[in-house]
Amino acid sequence: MSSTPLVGIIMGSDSDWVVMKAAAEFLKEQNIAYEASIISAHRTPHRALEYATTAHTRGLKVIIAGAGGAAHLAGVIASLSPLPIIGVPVKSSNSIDGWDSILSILQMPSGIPVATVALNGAKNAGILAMQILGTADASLQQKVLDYKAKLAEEVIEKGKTFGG
Ligand code: RP5
Repeated sequence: MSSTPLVGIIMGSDSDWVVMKAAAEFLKEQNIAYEASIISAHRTPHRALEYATTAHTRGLKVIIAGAGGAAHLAGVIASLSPLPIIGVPVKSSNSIDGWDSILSILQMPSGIPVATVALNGAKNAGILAMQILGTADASLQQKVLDYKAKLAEEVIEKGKTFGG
């Protein structure tokens, strides 16, 4: 695994890690170097600005941003960074029912996209990060193909228990 992180995983609070660690675990399984940080758009806005404006200069290629409730982290980072931003809505303790987290990340204004995955969908964020990296790295793209083939095999194996 290259030691320079390619993926930045950021989250608004350490309480998000219980969800966000699924992205980290997936990237680790795939030997993709990542870094994880706690950055809050509300509690540490200057740190968020610093991260967003420098992440690409440090070699990061994709940012995964998770937050819950009034989840502005992914959008704020997207407003300043040239990198693709994947947003993970977290059903946090301050979220009413998850929809606040989803809509805060999903409903971005035209011009500032955030690729939003499902509520608590951090594993898919990790997979999407690998797919983005794979567009410029044939070995990573092969890993994406291998992963999809493995998923298909697993479904076929499970299907056998139903006789089909
Ligand atoms: C959000 O508020 C964080 O991303 C987290 O999902 C939520 C609750 O944070 P804590 O009060 O647990 O630190 O900004």
